[in-house]
Amino acid sequence: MLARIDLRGSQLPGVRELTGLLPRAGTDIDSVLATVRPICEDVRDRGAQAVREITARFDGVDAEDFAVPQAALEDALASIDPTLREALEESVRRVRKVHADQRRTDVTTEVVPGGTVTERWVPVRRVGLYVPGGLAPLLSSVVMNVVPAQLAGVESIAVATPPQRDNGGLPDRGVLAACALLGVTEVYAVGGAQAVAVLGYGAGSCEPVDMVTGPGNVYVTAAKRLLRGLIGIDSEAGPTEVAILADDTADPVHVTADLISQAEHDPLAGAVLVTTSEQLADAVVALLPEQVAATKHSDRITTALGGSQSGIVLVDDLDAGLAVVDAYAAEHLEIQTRDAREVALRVRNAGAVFVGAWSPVSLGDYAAGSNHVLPTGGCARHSSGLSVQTFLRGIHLVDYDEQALAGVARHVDVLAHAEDLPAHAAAVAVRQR
Ligand code: HSO
Ligand code: ZN
Repeated sequence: MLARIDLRGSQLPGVRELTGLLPRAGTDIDSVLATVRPICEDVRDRGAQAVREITARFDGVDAEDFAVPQAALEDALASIDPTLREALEESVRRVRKVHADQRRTDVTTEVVPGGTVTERWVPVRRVGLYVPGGLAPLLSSVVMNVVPAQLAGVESIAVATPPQRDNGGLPDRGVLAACALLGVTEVYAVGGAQAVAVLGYGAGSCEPVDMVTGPGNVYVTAAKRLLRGLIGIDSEAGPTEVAILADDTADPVHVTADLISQAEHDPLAGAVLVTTSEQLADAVVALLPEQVAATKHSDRITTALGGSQSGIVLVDDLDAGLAVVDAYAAEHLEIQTRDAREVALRVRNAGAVFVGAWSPVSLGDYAAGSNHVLPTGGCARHSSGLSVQTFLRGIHLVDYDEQALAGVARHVDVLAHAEDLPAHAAAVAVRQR
């Protein structure tokens, strides 16, 4: 487990070479597009009947209607363990607190007297949230998607999540309870690519949405790619990953536990330790077998940590370590070093940064208040995690009076002629008489 890459002793390679050297999972979305396209087209063309057949085929559930009845939502909430309800409520409170501060206010800029541009932040009207079933039904993902959408002012939210054979064809009870707790009343028991198609095209009682967000497997992601344009999407999420930048002050037990915790998600999950301390690396490698064996999902963890997407990178100093983690651009980056906060502030590329010994990724997954839907696969170089902003569009309101237009007319004229677009010039000139 955890192959070693030793970058010590010579000059660090440039970003391009470095990126090539670092471990990373490659998910091939293109290869499943051919499978996913007919599924999406079938849902588009035949609606609810296609959904019924596809769900019977893939999920082994045959239901006349894939809309989850209100009673099932209420029942799920009423019957969840009180400690789970309390934990969910605390998570919601913290996520709301952080995300409420993200709300932008409209800004009006007076460009010249009589000429203003206002940026209005307007919520997307209707959003579909995908919540995976699969290896672990992520009820926390309901919170991470719904709370920012609600705070943005999205007026209509639909959730799609796979039916479970062992729950009478209804989705996971925890997921249903989380929906009910957040006041989401529109839930569909449909998973995979077909769920994205239901949300995007509309089918049965589900009206089409404007945007689909939420994590999913490679089929869900491929469907998001296919429907992108017709609908907005948050991102094309790949397998989860964690990088830990650590020096000799890091506790190897913590570091090992944190690498294992993200590897728990998926045999394809990536876990990368970047460290200046060979001793720490040795200690982590020594601890792994026992800590992995002691945990429930040791099989997928062993696969993830043994895969080419995981490893240990040894570096000479923290500057080199920062260059490595910036090149990697992790979804989650932990800083377990001296002066961790100061080091964290020097990071350029990461979905979220977890500072110091007491801020493990698991905290952020559930109850820090931060969002856990984050850019994977190096997309942290150019994208952010899910936020209130994801669900808002900035609409410019251009408002000039006659004099303000006159004041800039000759410049518009020159620019329009420079582009050989005289009708553009004329639309201003015609007003100057
Ligand atoms: N670590 C995952 C989110 C999650 N973990 C949900 C547990 N539940 C991706 O950020
Ligand atoms: Zn997680």
